[in-house]
Amino acid sequence: MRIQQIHLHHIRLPYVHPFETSFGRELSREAILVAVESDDLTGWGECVSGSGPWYSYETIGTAWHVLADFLAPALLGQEISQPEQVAPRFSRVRGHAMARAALENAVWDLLGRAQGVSLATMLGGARNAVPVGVSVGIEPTLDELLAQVEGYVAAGYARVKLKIKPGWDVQVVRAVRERWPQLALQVDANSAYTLADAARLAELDAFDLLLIEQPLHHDDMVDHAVLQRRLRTPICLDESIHSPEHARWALDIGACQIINIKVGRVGGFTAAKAIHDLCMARGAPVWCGGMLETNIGRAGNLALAALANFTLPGDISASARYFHHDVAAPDFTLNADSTISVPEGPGAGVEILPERLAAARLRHLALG
Ligand code: NPQ
Ligand code: MG
Repeated sequence: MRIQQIHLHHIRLPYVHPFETSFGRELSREAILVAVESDDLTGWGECVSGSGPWYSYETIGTAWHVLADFLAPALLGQEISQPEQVAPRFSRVRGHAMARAALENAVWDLLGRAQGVSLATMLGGARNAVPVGVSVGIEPTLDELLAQVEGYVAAGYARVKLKIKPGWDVQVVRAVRERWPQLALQVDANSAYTLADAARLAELDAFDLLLIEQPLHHDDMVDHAVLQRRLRTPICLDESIHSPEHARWALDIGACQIINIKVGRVGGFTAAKAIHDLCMARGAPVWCGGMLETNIGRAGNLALAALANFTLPGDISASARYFHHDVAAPDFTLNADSTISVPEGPGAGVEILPERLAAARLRHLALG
């Protein structure tokens, strides 16, 4: 298929509930949706960079620049018949994984639609529903946090992830664990600690957590390897893993036992699948992280999480957890067993809603 046109749509959707992490509180999600056109078919991808460089150095602004000025030109006019042909065309671009992923993923969707095959099938999915959980942000008070968790448990989520930071950690985890002794529970620090906090982090060993995610520096592996030797709870890396090579390095030095795979953070489905395969061969579990995506990104996450070694519940919640009016349909709902069904339609299996897209849009660029 010849890639004839590429569109960038910068959108903003208000959250159902504010989301606070160790790096700040946000009321809405900005994102770039990428549309790739060939003849009368369109494939969609979502860029998960944030409005500011907090989780990652990538932002809406840097991704827009890299997509418009480097990545789209490398793809426009090219003949593509396999999704794996995309990543090599971007190999001159260092970093900017979220920008690369958005465009590569749009091509996966386009090819899936053209061939009438679902993204999960293209990737080699092994199940038609995936276990999921919910990521609960930092709240102004412990009572408000407990009320949030209560709502999600009542909605049927069997696994909860709590965001932690210094001053919002052991006492919060203890309170949640005491109230829900059976709940599958894990924590994410988004790099808010240093090795000097090792004793504090070791106190979390008392609460039977599935894992502790990215406690230390966002680019670190060395200190995480030291910390892992002092903890019983498995460390899971998120921010530090940008490629299959990073995953191999981390496992080689014992920096983590588990990896959170985010398609955007690693540069697309091709790299995400490679990390999955590597971890499977090494006996390390993986799970699918979340970036508060629209239904476009969420559909892709569900397809990825259908692969065999995604043995831990993903941060892939029902659509209703995020936005009142998503830009794509159908909405995803939680099944009674805390799973979400993997879309079966061609490509990612969701359709853009043009009126919703127009209502959410801040900026549009057509290339090619
Ligand atoms: C994490 N996600 O696992 C991330 C953090 C995160 C669901 O906990 C805009 C940009 C919004 C970056 C929301 C979850 C974000 C963001 C969350 C990163 O670390
Ligand atoms: Mg994380």
